[in-house]
Amino acid sequence: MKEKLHFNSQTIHGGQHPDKAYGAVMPPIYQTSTYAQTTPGGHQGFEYSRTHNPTRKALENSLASIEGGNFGFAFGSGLAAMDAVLKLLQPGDEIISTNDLYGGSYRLFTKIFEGFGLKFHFVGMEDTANISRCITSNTKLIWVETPTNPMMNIIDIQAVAKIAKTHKILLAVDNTFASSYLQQPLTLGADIVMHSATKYLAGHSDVVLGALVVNDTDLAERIGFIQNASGAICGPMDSFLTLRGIKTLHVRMQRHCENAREIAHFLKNNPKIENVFWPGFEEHPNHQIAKSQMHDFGGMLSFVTKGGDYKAAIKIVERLQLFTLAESLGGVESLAGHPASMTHASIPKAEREKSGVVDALIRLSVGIEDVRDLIADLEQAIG
Ligand code: P1T
Repeated sequence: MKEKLHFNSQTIHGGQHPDKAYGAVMPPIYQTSTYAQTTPGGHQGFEYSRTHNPTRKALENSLASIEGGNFGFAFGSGLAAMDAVLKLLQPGDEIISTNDLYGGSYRLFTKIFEGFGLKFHFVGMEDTANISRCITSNTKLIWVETPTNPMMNIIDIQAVAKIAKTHKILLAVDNTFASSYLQQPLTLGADIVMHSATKYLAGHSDVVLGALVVNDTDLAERIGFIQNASGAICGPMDSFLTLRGIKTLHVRMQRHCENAREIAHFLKNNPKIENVFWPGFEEHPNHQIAKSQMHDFGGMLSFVTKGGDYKAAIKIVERLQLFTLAESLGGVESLAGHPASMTHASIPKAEREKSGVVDALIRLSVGIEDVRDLIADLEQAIG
């Protein structure tokens, strides 16, 4: 077929072909480290599985397809994918990053890469003037996470891309919370899109995996070199599971979005809840941008208990029964988290509270169960 497929077909067919050996419709799990050569260099494109593996390759083709990009790369985790991006840089280079972001990303930036001479500026990117203010001749990368984890702020990718292009700075977007179904940063002007595929892409809480997708051939060569030279790749089994997850991404995301919408409204109307952070509310400060750059508002939301009551927040997460109290997100089952003590504990308290990550904040990853059961669970837990 010549025409470009629609997204809901790309998730299933994008970059995929029946396997050459026996016509297997799903790519086999090529559980091998190496490949026979007939003469030195005489092989079928695969020499050693750190460099290439057919199952990983099938996943990487799928990733490129669903992000509307040319080149996909799969890694052992989301953080391994980010690590590869940062290795494009040199000591002395500066990075401007979202100030509200996954705690592990902050830890990678400050505890690992600052030690290698990179300098990070964390700014609120809802106002792009905060980005422009930090740009120097050493700025080489802008790191955007949108929607942000866990405050659900939305950053205008096109506006940031314009700034990045003017100053010839690379723009990378962490697309984990939205998933490729809701938002495609490369089409909005980003140079690199990154995923913790552990979340919505794989979708079943059974794999840890990271992804990068780019359009530019030079950038792809440099990332491919780092992927092979540093070696933070994922294995064939995890590649297979992620590829299988992607095939239902669109149907899962529809239900995640529907359920989250109902729960956001339920929480908003609950007198024991002070504030609900969900970009679908018209009064959300970045609602218009969310509406223009995302197809829907996603399956994530967070909320604060009345009066910022920390003890009430802890009671709620302890009482939940259908929502599991756990790290991570984006799986078919609903999860609840307490960012201050879990996913964002590695950000100093004063720093995380600047972006609203207070002790009374609860984060929900709304799954695809029957929403009536989810609301009943929240009702009994909030009391
Ligand atoms: O866990 P890993 O696959 O290495 O991905 C890291 C990561 C990167 N970016 C975002 C936006 C993320 O949310 C994560 C991982 N986040 C969690 C585990 C969490 O519960 O928020």
